[in-house]
This record gives sequence, C-alpha cells and structure tokens, in this order.
Amino acid sequence: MLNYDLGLDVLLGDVGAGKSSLVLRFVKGQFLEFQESTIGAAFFSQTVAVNDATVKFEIWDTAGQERYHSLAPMYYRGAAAAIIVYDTTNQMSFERAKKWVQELQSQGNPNMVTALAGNKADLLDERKEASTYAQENGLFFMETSAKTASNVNDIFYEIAKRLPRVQPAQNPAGMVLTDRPAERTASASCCS
Ligand SMILES: Nc1nc2c(ncn2[C@@H]2O[C@H](COP(=O)(O)OP(=O)(O)O)[C@@H](O)[C@H]2O)c(=O)[nH]1
Ligand SMILES: [Mg+2]
Repeated sequence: MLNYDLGLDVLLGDVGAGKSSLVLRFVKGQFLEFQESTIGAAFFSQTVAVNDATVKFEIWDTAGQERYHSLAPMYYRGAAAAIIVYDTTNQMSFERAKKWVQELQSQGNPNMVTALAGNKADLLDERKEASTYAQENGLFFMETSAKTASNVNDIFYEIAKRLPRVQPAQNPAGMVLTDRPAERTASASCCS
C-alpha cells in the first residue's frame, strides 16, 4: 500500500453550518444534535484507504464567527484543500459561503482543491442554485448530511482524488512535510 499525505485541509463557513459535525462524522463516525461551537479552530486527522493507497487528512475546523475572521488566512494559506460548508436551510449561510469562495479565489493558494458542501441535506430537497454556482466557480459540489452521514466520506474522497500532486509520504507513519507557521498551532485547540 502507498501512503499519501494530503497536506492540510480547511473547513470554512458560517457558524452553525455544520463544519464540526462533518468533521466529527468523518473522523469518528458520530453525530451530536447539540454540537458545541468551535472556539478559534480545532485540528483533526484521519487516515482512510482510497483505492490501494492510504491517504492522510489533516483538517482545520475553523470557528466561523466573524470575530475570528482575521485568523482564517492562517488556516487556509497552507491548505491543499478547502471545504466551504453552508446550511441548505439557511440562505444567509449560502451568501457567507460565497464570500469565502471569493476570499479563497483572491487570497488562497491557486492550486487549492475547493469543495462546496450543502450540509443538512436531510432537512431539504436538492437545490439547483448551488450546483450551478459551484460549476461556474470551479468548485465541486455535494449535498451532505453530518446527521445521516450522506456524502460525508464521499466529499473527502473526492478531494483525495482531485489533488493533483499527492506525494508519497517519506515515512510509513505519514510525516507531514508542509511548512506550517508556528502561530497556526498556537491558536488552535487540539481535539483529534
Ligand atoms: N439536521 C442536521 N443537523 C446538523 C447537520 N450538521 C450539523 N447539524 C446541527 O447543526 C448545529 C451546528 O453544527 P456545528 O457542527 O456546530 O456547526 P459549525 O458551527 O459549522 O461547526 C448542531 O446543532 C448540529 O447538530 C446535518 O447534516 N443535519
Ligand atoms: Mg464548529
């Protein structure tokens, strides 16, 4: 089996969109009806098998509150992939997601694989607007539900498949070689 490090992934989006719930579903297979709000950011990692390779995700789950906005570049700047999450039942959260897309398009790493996750899909029928928007902006789009687990593993697998330059890890444990500014870890609470 080959080992791949994907570098850092970042979850962005409005408070309450379900970022922490998606990562909790992906990493621990759990869902909490009353997920606590994230303070600053939380770090998770998960290794999964994709085809005949093992792929290691290292994920920053950001808070989403406007008051933490200025910290966001520390998390997305070095990221290989981003998942922008919105709540399909909340138009404001979709508008906020579009703002994140604009910010990543102007300030983010141009090679970043960006996914748009329309979460809480268990509460609503599919909506066309977001998939058209995603197509026009070079994002791949999935409706997810952290609650039912629908498309949660799939969105991470799609990221793994789309990353153009996945490098085999230098050691079997999957040491991450990405440069990481010290302050990025300083402001995080670690909850993997
Ligand atoms: N019905 C439903 N509720 C969800 C889903 N994902 C998250 N939630 C709920 O939405 C609220 C906010 O989720 P949270 O993960 O804290 O959002 P965050 O602020 O983006 O990290 C919590 O009460 C979750 O239980 C989902 O897919 N479906
Ligand atoms: Mg959160």
